[in-house]
Amino acid sequence: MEAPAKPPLELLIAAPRGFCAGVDRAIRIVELAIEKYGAPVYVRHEIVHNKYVVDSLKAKGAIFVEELDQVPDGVPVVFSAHGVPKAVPAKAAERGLSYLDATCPLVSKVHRQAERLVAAGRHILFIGHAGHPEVIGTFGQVPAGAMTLIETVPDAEQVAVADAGNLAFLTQTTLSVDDTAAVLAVLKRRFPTILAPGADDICYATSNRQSAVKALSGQVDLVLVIGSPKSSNSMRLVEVAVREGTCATLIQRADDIDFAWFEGVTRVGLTAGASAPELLVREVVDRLGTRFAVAEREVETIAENIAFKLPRGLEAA
Ligand code: 0JX
Ligand code: SF4
Repeated sequence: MEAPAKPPLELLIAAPRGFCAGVDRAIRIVELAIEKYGAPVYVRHEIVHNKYVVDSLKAKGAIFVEELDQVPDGVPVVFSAHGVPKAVPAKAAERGLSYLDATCPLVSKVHRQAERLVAAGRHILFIGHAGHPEVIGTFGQVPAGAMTLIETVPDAEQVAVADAGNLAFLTQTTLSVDDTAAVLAVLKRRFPTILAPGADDICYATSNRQSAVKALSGQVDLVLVIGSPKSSNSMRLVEVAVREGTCATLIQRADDIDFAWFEGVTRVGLTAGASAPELLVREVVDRLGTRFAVAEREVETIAENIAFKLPRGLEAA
């Protein structure tokens, strides 16, 4: 007897999605460090917030730790894409460790802005998520007390400052574009002279992925976002889709798919955070294909064509 025909499923795949230039560069730095120095190469914190990426690099000879004091003497260490407080490279240098900094250049740019603003005597209101490694790294560029964390609109409404005429703001790179605009509107209303080095520091990849998922959210019944719960930019993609009135869920891999979600669903959107490899997108498409006759099409909102240079000394490895 012939198997019953699979029900149709329209799959709208967001573009851009997945790896950004900072993630590409960070992963390449670990791979090239292993080629250059031989295994093991230590990596402080997940190089990017993705288990598949971390496991693949472990298989090539990377060892992941959370703190520098877990790195033995005499082995190279890579700092993750999210950036580190200044004390970390300082400590590595003091111990004579060879270190490679895989901090995304767009995060480093925020670090330099923080230093410059504090040197100019400004107090910084930093919009970001408490405890995130990028936030810890950026706070670690300036002396304690030079920066105040603002997470929400109520924080912006309530923050008390010593000198309202001498403020600046900076942001985490992976925030929600819409939430950040709301927080900034409050800060600008309360502190009209607050200085901004730019509009905000949300990176091109974060904002492009949010626009892309927004564009398809209204056209589908369910949005799947591939990414880790630790991944700020991926979590923001789920929020954007939900804010558009669509059911949306984060999955790390195809195995997380629950086909009960697809009851009455005929159109699904799919995207991936900046740290999620394309291979996992294909894995999800293939898994959907085991149950449905999938008709996939890409919905592109903007073409991305950005690459970052490798650190000196690694290009020719
Ligand atoms: O949690 P984040 O979105 O900051 O990081 P993730 O998922 O590892 O993405 C790539 C690194 C981003 C740094 O800005
Ligand atoms: Fe850099 Fe943005 Fe990618 Fe973070 S998400 S690594 S800031 S390009």
